[in-house]
Amino acid sequence: MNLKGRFWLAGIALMSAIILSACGGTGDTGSSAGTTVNTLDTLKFDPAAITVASGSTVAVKNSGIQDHNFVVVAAADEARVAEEALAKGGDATGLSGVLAGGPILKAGASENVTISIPAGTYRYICTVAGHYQAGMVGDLTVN
Ligand SMILES: [Cu+2]
Repeated sequence: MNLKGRFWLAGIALMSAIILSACGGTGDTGSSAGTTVNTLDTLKFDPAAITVASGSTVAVKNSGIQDHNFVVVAAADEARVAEEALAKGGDATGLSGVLAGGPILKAGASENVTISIPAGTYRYICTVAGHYQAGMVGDLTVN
């Protein structure tokens, strides 16, 4: 191949890389449509941070074999909500400060949680006993 041909090919490769990176690829957590959060037995949420539009729905799936839940709270309320849920076997449904979510999800169960709260930054926590305390938390941005 002559030198001109090599430059041409290098140019195509560079353009392809730019176009692919502009599209964001896979693993995008910024989408407001089709956001899914998995709860894991490693006591983590996957992903550990999401951004959604107010009024949109998050699909929460328990991908572990333990119970988990997905509870949206203000950061200022998270420790208290986690504490109060312990007295209810981990269920956070109906507790003061719970902005969305709450019910316990059994292994393999899913729920759709509608995020009807004003734009801002929040937390999502798992209030099953020991999980929040082990760091099962995520960051939610509503825009
Ligand atoms: Cu959990």
